[in-house]
Amino acid sequence: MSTVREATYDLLRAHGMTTMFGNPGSTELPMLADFPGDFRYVLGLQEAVVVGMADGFAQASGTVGHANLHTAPGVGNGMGAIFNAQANHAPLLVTAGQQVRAHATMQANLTNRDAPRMPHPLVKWSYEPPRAADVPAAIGRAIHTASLPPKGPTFVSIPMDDWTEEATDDGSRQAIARRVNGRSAPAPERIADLAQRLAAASNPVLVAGPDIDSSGGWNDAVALAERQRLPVWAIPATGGGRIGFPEGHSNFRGILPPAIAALAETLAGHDLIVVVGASVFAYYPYIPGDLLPESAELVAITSDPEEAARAPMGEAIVADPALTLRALLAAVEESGRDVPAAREDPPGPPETEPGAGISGTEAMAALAAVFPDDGIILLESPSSTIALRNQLRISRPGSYYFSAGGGLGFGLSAAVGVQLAQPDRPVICVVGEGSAQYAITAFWTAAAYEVPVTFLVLRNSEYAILKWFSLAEGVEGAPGLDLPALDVAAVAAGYGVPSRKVEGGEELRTTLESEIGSGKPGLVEVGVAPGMWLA
Ligand SMILES: Cc1ncc(C[n+]2csc(CCOP(=O)(O)OP(=O)(O)O)c2C)c(N)n1
Repeated sequence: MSTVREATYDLLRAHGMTTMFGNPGSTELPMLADFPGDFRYVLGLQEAVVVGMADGFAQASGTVGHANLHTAPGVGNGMGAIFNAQANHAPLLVTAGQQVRAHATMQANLTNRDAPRMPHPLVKWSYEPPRAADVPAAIGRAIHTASLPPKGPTFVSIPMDDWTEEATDDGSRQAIARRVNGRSAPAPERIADLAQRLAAASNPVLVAGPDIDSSGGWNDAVALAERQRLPVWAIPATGGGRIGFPEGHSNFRGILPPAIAALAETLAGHDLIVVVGASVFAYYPYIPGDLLPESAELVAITSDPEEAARAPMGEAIVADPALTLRALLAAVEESGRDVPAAREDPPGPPETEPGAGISGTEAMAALAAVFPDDGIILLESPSSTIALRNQLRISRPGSYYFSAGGGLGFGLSAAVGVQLAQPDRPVICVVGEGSAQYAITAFWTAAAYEVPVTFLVLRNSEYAILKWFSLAEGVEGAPGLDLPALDVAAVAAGYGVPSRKVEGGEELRTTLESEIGSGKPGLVEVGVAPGMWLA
């Protein structure tokens, strides 16, 4: 007979979930008692950071990430990051402590009085087990649910007196032994139909989304594009947490704009649009127009039934993106169409006012010059998002993570989680000085656990993207868009991350060169001129 705690650690172990990100309180201590030696606890100083680290870790490790939070206020602090994890399709188990069962009805201090309702609608499943003995099975169910498509966060609230109770022998043994696999293959007649339509199309195009990478379909997407001579676009930069196609590949055309009218105009002339591993589409800002170019057909391949159902146009096949690409590849011949024209190089960096700082484009060009082949980018620098994608041309799988949900705070925290999952690859986190504030305590975890992320902070003393949105929305006179005298380098140093300030592209390049791959956390802050950088 084992205790609920022993059975739960056996369960987590059986799923390879031996890293726990957390911020503990009194209600979580009974779970952490006699913490097993083969587990690693990574302390985050605020729950948004805890969840963001677990999200990055889950995506980069291929396991279900685990974030352990402190009852109601801890879950509350983590909600924005749980929203991001849902948008990222990050498989995540979120657990939180709860008052002793005997204390709950009288609502003693720290009782989370409606724990399962709290993280709705951001989780796939939310639960508080009715009996202590059910805790291992409930956590098992949460792990399976998180890992089934669409992958995402689940939540279990656990009363603090449950951990020392006895686990029912057979129930927990069965829970620990269970395995669930959610990868589904497409129906053969759908593949035959799509293969035939691809062959017959005069100008088909592939639109690559994040779940190509997460499903392991990277090489299949490349092979399909090459065999069928497909030009390839990436989904809009703000709508996808990963890259689905090598951006230095000669078939790659660029990144689709995010508004309805502009997106359809960019695809004008194509008669068949095949979207793989993405929502169709995460539009923003609202610029109405036709959803598709004239007489174009669209077929989306997604493992997420909701993505399939909510798309405003086109057809959808609900199946694993990698398996579907593989099936399609086996069903199509080498096409006789012309090889797509190579993409033009982006224009050189624009001039900036003397003394104003370099352009975001120049900063990204400096990074591109020293970016290692096996480097991984975490990106949260809104006004330089497009500049980074244009200058770096990321071309290996698992090399780019971004918050598909758009909630700031993902970048710094997920960088720590990704680096812990991929200790042999250099992680570079490119972050705006405004964005850094939403997860600022992630610097402490990087320093305390010697997580060797290189943080590149772009300091432009404003919320540049919001000034750009003001113009787009015709808004004048909005307050709160300037950030004077925000010294991220000094703050990061206070948390223990060695930090340097540089000016100019050349000093940035040489500093990054010595920092990246140094094996230690470090921060480089560079002055960037105000504005949006689209080249
Ligand atoms: C949690 C959260 N709060 C607020 C916002 C709105 N927001 C989007 S971009 C942005 C400014 C980011 O500033 P900075 O990192 O300095 O980047 P810049 O726009 O200057 O490139 C803000 C506040 C958000 N996306 N997420």
